[in-house]
Amino acid sequence: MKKRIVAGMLVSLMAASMVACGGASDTASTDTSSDTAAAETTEDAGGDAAASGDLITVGFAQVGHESDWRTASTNSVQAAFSEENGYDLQFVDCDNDSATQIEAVRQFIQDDVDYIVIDPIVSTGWDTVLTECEDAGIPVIVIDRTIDDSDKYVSWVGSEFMNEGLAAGTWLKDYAEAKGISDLNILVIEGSNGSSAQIGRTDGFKKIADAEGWTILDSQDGDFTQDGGQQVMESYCKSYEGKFNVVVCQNDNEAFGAMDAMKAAGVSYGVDKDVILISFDACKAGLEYVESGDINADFMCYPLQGEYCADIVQQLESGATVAKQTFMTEPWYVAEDILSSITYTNNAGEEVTEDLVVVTDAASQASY
Ligand code: GYE
Repeated sequence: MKKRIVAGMLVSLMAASMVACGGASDTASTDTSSDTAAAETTEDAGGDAAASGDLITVGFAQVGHESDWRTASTNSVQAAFSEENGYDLQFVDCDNDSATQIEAVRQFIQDDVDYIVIDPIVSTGWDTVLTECEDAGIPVIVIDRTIDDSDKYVSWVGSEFMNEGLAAGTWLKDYAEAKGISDLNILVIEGSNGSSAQIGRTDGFKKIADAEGWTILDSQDGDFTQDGGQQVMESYCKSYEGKFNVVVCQNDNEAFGAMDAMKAAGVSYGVDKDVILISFDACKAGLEYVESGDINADFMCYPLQGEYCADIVQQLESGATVAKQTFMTEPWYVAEDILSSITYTNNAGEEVTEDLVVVTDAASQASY
């Protein structure tokens, strides 16, 4: 199928949509404050609108394969854009390399795909290649991480990473108070540097840490991998021996590596141990560790965005308007029944009160 959004037909639209989502998070909210693309379509010469059975071609430039979250994301996009559903998906695993990712997008342009989906490894450096997509008349949908230096994409679906960091910081504040711990000395293992997930989680958590006067002893890049988390934690255990009582890992896989490193160094972690361990993602294995009390709190990031993305393509195909932003709704998981909720000012400036979910077997098994 060779349908095209007419290049340059970007107009201001106001439609909002609410999409349902399977799994642990069952709603998503949309923000339509920005421009969205009009789904005015034309046929390319040689195209055949009537040819039912034609597949819609989609190029997906995925970040890589660094984590459980990423595997779930890939599976979700591949399932949503299956041939059975009417798509021909070109999938590129960019192996966490930005140059490879830009190259993949240029190849999709060369191949003249109908739609391009990007999960941007880093949040900047996009305007040139997105302009090339626009010039070629190929709509771009961004999922998960954000692009922060260009708005030349039709729609974005993903998480509010800053809120994840703010929630983690707020939970730690309330938890430490409930446990009577007044002195917090924190080590952070960050996600891949320059990704919006790393930036948002770092900034959100730091905002609370600064306001509370906590000491962040160190904050290093663990690249969202188990190996990365282990290596950073091994070096932390040597450099900060006996000096830390909180470890924040910006995803579950890093936490798995950090646990191995702490175990080897004789440092205990989890409920009522030497170290309070905080993580993000809340994948199945992560929640199992919350359930067993090895991770104290895990802030979910919802990866099953494929259906949202396919929904956007279908809306564009049918000439409907699409929301510029769709946010996943994500629960916060904890090991103990001490606090029932947290209240904080989110990234939109609203004071919100959100429930804390004590992990049960059912919750961990229901996760991705
Ligand atoms: O937290 C991590 C993955 O971009 C939100 O990337 C995603 C992050 C996720 O590798 O596990």
